[in-house]
Parts: sequence; C-alpha cells; structure tokens
Amino acid sequence: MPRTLTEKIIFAHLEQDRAEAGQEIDLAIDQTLTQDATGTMAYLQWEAIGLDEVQTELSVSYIDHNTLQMGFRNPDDHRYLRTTAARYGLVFSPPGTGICHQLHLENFARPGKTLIGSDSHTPTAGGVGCLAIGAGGLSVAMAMAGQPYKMTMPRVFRIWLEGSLQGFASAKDIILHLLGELSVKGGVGAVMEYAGPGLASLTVPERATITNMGAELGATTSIFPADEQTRLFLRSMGREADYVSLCADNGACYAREIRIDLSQLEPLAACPHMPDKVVPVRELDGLQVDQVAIGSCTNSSYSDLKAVAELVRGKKAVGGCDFLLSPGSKQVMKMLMDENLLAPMLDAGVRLLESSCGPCIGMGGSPCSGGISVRTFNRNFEGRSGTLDANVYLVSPLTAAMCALRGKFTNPATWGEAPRKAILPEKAPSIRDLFVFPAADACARNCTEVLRGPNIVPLSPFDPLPDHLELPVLLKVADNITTDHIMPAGAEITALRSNIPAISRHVFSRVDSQFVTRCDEAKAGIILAGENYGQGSSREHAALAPRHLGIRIVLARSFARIHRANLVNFGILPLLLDEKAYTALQLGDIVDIDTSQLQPTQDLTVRCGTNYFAVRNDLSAYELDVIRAGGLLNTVRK
Ligand code: MIC
Ligand code: SF4
Repeated sequence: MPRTLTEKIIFAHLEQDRAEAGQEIDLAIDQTLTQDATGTMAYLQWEAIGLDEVQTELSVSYIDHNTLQMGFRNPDDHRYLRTTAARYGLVFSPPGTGICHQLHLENFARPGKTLIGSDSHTPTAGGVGCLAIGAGGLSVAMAMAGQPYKMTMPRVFRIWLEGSLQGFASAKDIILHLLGELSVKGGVGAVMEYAGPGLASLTVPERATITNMGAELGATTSIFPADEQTRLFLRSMGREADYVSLCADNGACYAREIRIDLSQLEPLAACPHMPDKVVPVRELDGLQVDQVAIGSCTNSSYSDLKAVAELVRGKKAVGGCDFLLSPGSKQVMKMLMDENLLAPMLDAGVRLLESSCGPCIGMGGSPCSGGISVRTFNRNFEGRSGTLDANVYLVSPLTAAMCALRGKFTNPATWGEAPRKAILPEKAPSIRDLFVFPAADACARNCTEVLRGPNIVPLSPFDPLPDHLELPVLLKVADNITTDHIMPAGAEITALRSNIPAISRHVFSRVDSQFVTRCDEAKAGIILAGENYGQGSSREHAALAPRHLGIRIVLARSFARIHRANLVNFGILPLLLDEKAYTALQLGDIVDIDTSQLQPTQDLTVRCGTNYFAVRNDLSAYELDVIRAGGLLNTVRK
C-alpha cells in the first residue's frame, strides 16, 4: 500500500505494520533533545528512573532559554545540566552556542530519524525530513531510557505547494497564511506533510521556518521530504553523509489536502494576541512601531539574517524604535562576520544579542508599556514579551527590518526591490568543537559527579488517584488558554524551573492572582476550561505545578496534545465537557466524581449538587493506569 512520508518513518519505528489514525502507538525514538528550562526537570526525572547511561542513538542537552545568569540559580542549573550530560552520556551545548532547534538542524537532525524534544518547536528538524515531535520532559526522560514514545497515530495532511515566492513574500508568510486558514487548533491530531512542485525552490532554512511554526497549528509535527535541497544543506553543514532521499509514495492517501500557490502570497502579520490572527501587512499601513526583534528558533538562520543585512545596508532604523537581533547560533554569527554582514546591521542601529531565545521567552527585551513590538518569532500570546499591555505582531525578517527602517508598518508596495535570496555556501564554518561530547570511556563517565545547587529540588512523589473525588472548581477559564497563562515564563519565574514548590506559587498569576490562595485553602480541586486548553509550550511545569497545588482534574472542552500528555504524566485527569456543562458549571461549584468507575474510553456522569453532567473520557488503558498510580514516575518506580 502506498504510504505517506510520515507513515514511512512511523512504520520503520513501530513493532506493528498497521496502525489507524487515532490509535495509540509506541514509536521507537532515535534522538532526543532538551533545553535548560525544561531540561533540569527532565534530568531530575531521568535520575529518578535510575539508569546509568542514555539508551538513544543521540541525546543532546542544550542551554539556550535562560542564559542570563542573574544570581546563583541559573548558573547552578547550567552546571547541573553540564554534569548530568557528562555523567549519563549526552552531548552538551553550552550557553551562548545557539538556540536548540537551530543547532540541532545544523548539526544533528537527519532524514528518516525520529526525534523527541522537551520543547514544542522540536518539529523544526522536520525541515530535513526528520520526524520530530515536542513532548514533556518526563516523556523525553523515558525515551532516553530506551522506552518507546506513546502517541496517537496522527492523520496526515498534505500541504501541496505550487509556484514560487515573489518579491518580499517569504517562508514565514507561508506558515502565517496556513495559520490564518487553519487556526491554532487546525492541526491538532495531524502531521503537516509538505509536497508539490513549489518545494524545489524552498531551501532547508526556509522549510525549517515552516516546520517550526507548525507547532502553532497544534500539529503533532510538520515534515518536508529529503530531496536535493536537503542534500545541499547537509553538504554545507559538512554532513552530506547523513543524507538519504526520502519522500511519500505516489498515490499515498491523505486525510486532507491544502493547496497553496506561493506566487500569490504577500507579506503577512499575526496580530495580537494569537498567531492565527493573520492579516496582510498592507492593512497595517501607518501603525507606529516601538520595537523590532529579529531572531528566535523560527527566523534566525544565516539566510534570514543575510537578507536583513542586505536590506538595511546603508540605512538607519528610525530613532525611538528599538532594534534587537539575535543570530540563531554561533555558526550563523561567524558566517555573518566572515561576510562582513554584521557591520551594515550595527550601523543601521541593530542591538546585537547573544545566540539564545532571549526576548522570545521574555528574557529581557520587553517592549515599553502599551508598546507595539514587531517580532520574527512564533508566539505573540498576551504578556509573553514580559510587558502585559504590549501588542506583539509576528512577521518575517524582511517585514520586521522594514518596520525598523520606517518606524511603522508600511505598504509592501512601497518597499522597492527585495534582496536576493541568500544561499548557504558549499561549506559553512563548523562550530562542532563547541559541543562537549561525552567521554567514550564508561569509567570516566561514571566517575563524573553530578553537581547541584540549593535551588535544584528533587521531585516529591504524588499520591495515587483516590476512588472518589468531591472537589471544588478553583478556576474557570475560556478557550485557547496557553501554557504561558498557566505557568508564565520570563527571567524571574523561569529561574525557578528546577524548584516546583517555589514555581508553583506563580501558577495562573497573570490570569487570577487569587488562584494559588484558593488552592492552598481547598487543598485539592478542579480547573474548568474551554477549547484547546494548554496550547503552546511543552513545559510540563504547567501540569506539574498545578498538581503540586492539588489540582486533580481538568475539565475542558478540548486539550492541546502535549499538555494533555503532561497532565496524564503527572496524574491529573483530563476529561472532556460539552458546551452545556461548561456553561453551567461555575467557580466554587463542588463536583462529585466516582473515579473507581472510570474505564478506558468510557464516558461517565459527574454530579454537581442536584445536576448531573455527561463527561467524555478518551483515556486509554495505559493512560488510566498512569493516572491511577499518581503519575508516570510512580508507574516506572513500581
Ligand atoms: C516556548 O517557546 O514557549 C518555550 C519556552 O520554548 C517552551 C518550552 C519551555 O517552556 O521551556 C516550548 O515551546 O516548549
Ligand atoms: Fe526559544 Fe522562543 Fe524557540 Fe521557544 S519559541 S525555543 S523560547 S526561541
């Protein structure tokens, strides 16, 4: 039977040779990655599993999210990650080397391999034909222990590309266009597989922009075939030997097809505060801009930044418009230096930042009060920039640079001629020596002492699920609640990622300052939510910290994939409500659930006072076992 590219990679990593969409599957994992903000917890959990050595072909521990090193907490985390990598056989990427996804694409991602990463933008590696999936830290720790990754067999959408990009339209505009069409929920349960004659003109860095931001569609992942463009990219990275040609079979069956004529696209922008609120840039003509930030794992490649350098050469950013730029890796930085491309940017007023996530996760670079910030990033959720009342627009690097030069959005019809597309050199400078590879000798690894600090607090075990729960609703929230709403980021709170008791004091702090107090008083309770609860980041702290506060159940209209898995991993029941029950239930209501009656995928009835509500339960037998045990670590310990 002809197969999609996604199916080919999945079946090469499965025991069984048939799996229907929607069925639970066990996927063997070749590679893992973590970053510091999710990594400390992932390695604390890895240590709790108790193995001596990672079991994957390759596991990499990157430091890129919090590199500020303000006070002891953050440098202690870095030291812990460096020593765990050396102790257990991981490659370590020191702070400042670059953003995990950019570095992984340049140095390690391979066509046909499976990768899971404790970061939702792990699908970036799909740009070279790797099946790359974002997951919670505990799921990554389990994969490092050699366990298959449990996931739902996805549906596969074919995104058929025709024509080629014209003028100032760029890869970012392809994915923004798709977000405008499908919305932030449009990809849930699906893999976006790209195909068609339009592929030939898209380079790997352009493809990686698209697969990266496929995360904002809620998709399981996004993937491009491995073709001549892939071979050229891998050759430039000094890794041509990693190339294998890979594409879907003719006649493969897709759940849905979406056609995009690239030649019809124009510069687009996602308006505050969702990545799917997409409009043509021309409609924003005249809107003043306070800040421009170029970078992030979406748009910080050599090709992106070279185009910016060419555009701003000999020009100046308008005074009063802050112009920040972070290259995605030291390799990108070196290439810009080698080609004298930094000078035109610095002369134009660029403030050059370290190769890290930086302003994307609110690590500095916050806009002024009520400010308009134009960013090449992938998320513009309210408050994520660090300024609650700022308005963030997501655009391509060229659109962002034009905003900096003019101090406002302008109509692309007035921009003149677009710079030529930057093509990677045949041999890019390597930065491989900056990674710390584990010692080949097991004795040397075993002798490495793992160094901790006072802010690194091991996880306390959670109790099993009681047979009966009678709990108050402690929070009622609307649709599209992001993990940034649940567990905010920014420099101060992210520094607490390895200390659950401390970080849990900040749960929902930007949504309802009384939430934690209500949890303290009630000791246990329920969160009631609308559609797509937990979209965005993979941070398991958005499940772990509420569980620490006593949350046992989330009743929602629907869940985002990674967050639902994280809830299960930490023993929280994710149950589904219909519109009527969601509307009827209110803050403070006491809900009575007989959990002893829970059966895999069997719906149940819950009571609230004299009312009864039907609740949908889509948990598999495995997931229910994990929740009953009080979480995955308890199951593993058993
Ligand atoms: C994000 O973009 O929200 C993050 C920060 O990279 C997160 C991970 C985290 O919260 O540590 C993600 O996307 O998974
Ligand atoms: Fe880092 Fe931002 Fe990418 Fe998340 S989205 S990995 S914070 S650059």
